[in-house]
This record gives sequence, structure tokens and C-alpha cells, in this order.
Amino acid sequence: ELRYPRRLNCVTPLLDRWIAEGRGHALCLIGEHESLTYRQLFERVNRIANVLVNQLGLKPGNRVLLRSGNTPMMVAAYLAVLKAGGVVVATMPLLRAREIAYPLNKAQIRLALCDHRLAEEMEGARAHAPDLERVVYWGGGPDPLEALMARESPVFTAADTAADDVCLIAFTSGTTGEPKGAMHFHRDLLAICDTYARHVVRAGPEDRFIGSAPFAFTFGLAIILFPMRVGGSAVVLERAGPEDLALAIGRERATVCFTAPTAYRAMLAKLAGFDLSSLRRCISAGESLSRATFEAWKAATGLTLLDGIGGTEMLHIYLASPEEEVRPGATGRPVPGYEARVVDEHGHELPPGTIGRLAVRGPTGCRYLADPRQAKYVIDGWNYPGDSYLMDEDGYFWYQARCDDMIVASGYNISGPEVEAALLRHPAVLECGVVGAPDPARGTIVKAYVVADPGLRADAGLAKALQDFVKAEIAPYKYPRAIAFVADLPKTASGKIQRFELRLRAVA
Ligand code: 3SK
Repeated sequence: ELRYPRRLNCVTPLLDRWIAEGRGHALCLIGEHESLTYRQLFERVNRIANVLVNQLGLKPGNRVLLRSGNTPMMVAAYLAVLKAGGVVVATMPLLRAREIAYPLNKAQIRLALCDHRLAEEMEGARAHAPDLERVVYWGGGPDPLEALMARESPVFTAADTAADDVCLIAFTSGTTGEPKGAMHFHRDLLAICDTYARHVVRAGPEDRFIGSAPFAFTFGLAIILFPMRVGGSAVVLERAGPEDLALAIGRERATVCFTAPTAYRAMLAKLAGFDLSSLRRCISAGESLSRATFEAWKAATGLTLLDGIGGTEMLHIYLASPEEEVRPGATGRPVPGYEARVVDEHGHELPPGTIGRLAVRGPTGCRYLADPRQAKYVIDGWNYPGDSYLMDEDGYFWYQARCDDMIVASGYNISGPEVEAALLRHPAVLECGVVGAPDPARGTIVKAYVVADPGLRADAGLAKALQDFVKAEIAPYKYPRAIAFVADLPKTASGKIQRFELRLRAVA
């Protein structure tokens, strides 16, 4: 069980501790343009915290919007808000003005700190956010943070916060409606280090973390919090496409990598040009990891990809396995400290081997900021992340689909993504999306929207060939009874298929 003092500011054990223990000289952040030891970061954090309190009037519990790519200055600003007792609301760097205005209004934010290179959209957001009183920029601009910092002392005593004071509001991406603000406590930021990182990642002071997720997406917090908890270091990358990531791994001799399966696949495609020999742990999350990617990475690098699932609501990863317990294809088992089970639509636990909804609970959990959707996410103390899973006899959890992507047809639970994966193995299929469609005789049937190779005739003959192919690849009852050939599929800005659009088409 995790035990934290009742009064706790999470910056004390993450940063101040290393100074008190005489380890201030150790390297903490390795950026593209500057690197900071623990002491240098400590002093910068303290100066910004002094600016917040003395010049910008921050009171404990006030919310501060942060806008920046992943840089050492962003880390310093983040920790300074926490240390001063404020609440961080970080936004994804690519958001547009109206999208930035949403958290500003929802969380009634009066103060923002922003990298000057993101000024345009930040200034645009002001027009839509009447509560916002002041934006201070770093790196340049009319109201530079550095000028305010120059007047402040590098000494600051951490605000006397409670372990369960809110310190972070992380907004979800809003793919299924308005973004939701997930609130987390000071103790939560330590809990993810002391559960998942401690038991699965198992890093030490000699480790160098690297990864691609922005800090505004809580997956990205792994890159800074996990090493700081053990006195290690973090490689902080502003541009973190797969190639940037692979180059930085070689250049900085990174040992622990956190990124998504797509990035591992992209790195595999160009492996010959990179030196990944320093890596000892590779963590995959953010989307489901296919067995093919797991095996290809193992064959090419000798390293075991550690799969995991987490969420903004839970702060970080709650299902995963340490290296020696990995079962390829399974997400893993509940991280020590968390419990998970598979339940039916009434919340009753299902026996192993049955597909149902995932329910999870542990030291972190969902607390939405003023949002009625809280009642759907947390029921009887269990969090429902919206994924369907199967648990095997050994307690490993096997991902099936998002609950919305499960199709109940002829009494069977059929995973749309599984049928898509089968169709994609046919050479005629370039892209596809599979959803449930109403059928007068059968209730619901499996329907596939297929982008076929343009050199082929997309006709009934090809549809029949695809149906037979799927029947041979996976259990025959899963085959798509209806196939519609389309020129393209609806996609999100990040390239994910919008199955809800296909579901709307299927009922039209
Ligand atoms: O699995 C995810 O998408 C996730 C979300 C938030 C934090 C951590 C993770 C892995």
C-alpha cells in the first residue's frame, strides 16, 4: 500500500530531495538547446515560483495554463506551478485558438505561461476567454518571463499543500464530445512513479528516459516524473517524430523509451540508420500493440516491448507486465496497487475467457472537473475506461476493442478492429473500417467499409472473395455480411479512422 504524508507537495520528493541529499550536480534534463542539472532546475523552478507568487499574485489552488512543446523551460514552469501550490493545466502545443479557449473557460483560468513561439494561437484564444487576465511568455515577446525571473531569488519554500489537493487538470482530447478535465492530486503524481514505474519500468539513477508524447498528454509525464523520482535523467525533445526520437536515442544514449506502437514500427522500417544499442526498456502505449510489431521489434533489437494501457482519467498506466512476465499479445496484468476485472453490462464480474467491459480501481482515478459524465466513468468505486477486454485464467488482460467498437451480432461479441486486421491481410484491401449495421432480419450485422486497390474491380466478386478470406482467417461468424467499397474513410486530424462516422453512415 502507498503511504504519503498528509501534507505533501510533490515537488519536494521529485526535485528538492536531490538537492537536500547532495545530488544537485547530477544531470536532470537534456534538452535540444540546453541541459540542466538538478540544482540548475531547482533554482529555475524557485525563481519562477517566486514570480508566480510575488509578481503574478498566484494563490494556492489557482489554475495556470501552460503552453509549450517539451523543453526544459516547460518542465521548470510545470514544476514551479506545482511548487507554488497552483494547478497545472497544460495544453497540447498544436491546439488552435478556439481549442485553447475551451480549458481556459472551463477551468476559469486567469493566468497563462507560454513559449513565445506559440503566441499566435495563444493571443487568438484571448478573444474567446474573458477570464484570462495575463499571458507571460518565455523566450521572447512583450512580457518576458525571464525579465521577471531576474528580479527573484533562487530560493523558494514549497507551498504547504495537502497530499490530496488538486495539482493538475489534464484535458482529454475530446474525440467523443467536449474535452473533459481530469483532476489529479499531488499524491497521484507520486503514485504513478511508485506503482507502474517502480514495478514495471524498474529504473534507477543511471537511466536516461526519452519519449515522444507531449507533457500535456499524461503519457508524456513518464519522461520527466519517472526519472526524477529515482534521480535519473530525461531527454526532452521538442520534435519527436520517430526519426527524431531514434536519432536522439543514439546521440544521448537513452536507456528507457516511451512511445506508441506506430513510432516503433516507423523506427523498425529505418533501423539500419540508427544506433539503438543503449536502450534496455521499451514501453509501448497509447494504442494497442499488435503481436506482429512486438515480434518484429524483438527480432530486430532483442528487446521486449512492454505493452500497457493507461488513460488521462487514471493519469497513467494501470495494466502492464514487467519484462519476465510479458505474454505477447496481452496488454498485461494489473499493475501492483491497481485491481482490474471484466464485467457485464450490469457491472457483474465475468468468468475468465469472457469478453466484457474493463473496470479498474487503484490509487489514481477519475475525477472530472464539473462534468456529469463522471457518473458514467466511475460506478461503485470502479473506473470504466470504455475498453472491452478478456481476462485469461492466469489473470492476463487481452484487449478486444473500444466498447463502442464492439459489435453484438447473432449473440456474439465481435471486435470491429479484429475484423479490420483480418481484412487488411488481404492484398486487395488498402484501408477499411468495420462497424455494426442494422439489418431487418438479423438485428445487427458486421459491415465493412473498404478502400480497395484501385487496379481491381470493386464488385460483388471481390466482396465475396474478401468474405471468404475473413472466414478463413478468424472465426467464421465474424465475417462482414455487408461490404461497401469506398474511395476513402473518414479520419481524425491524427489519421485515426472515425468509426462513429461509419456507424452514422451504416444507419442512414
Ligand atoms: O494508454 C494511453 O493512451 C495513456 C493515456 C494516458 C496516460 C498514459 C497512457 C499510456
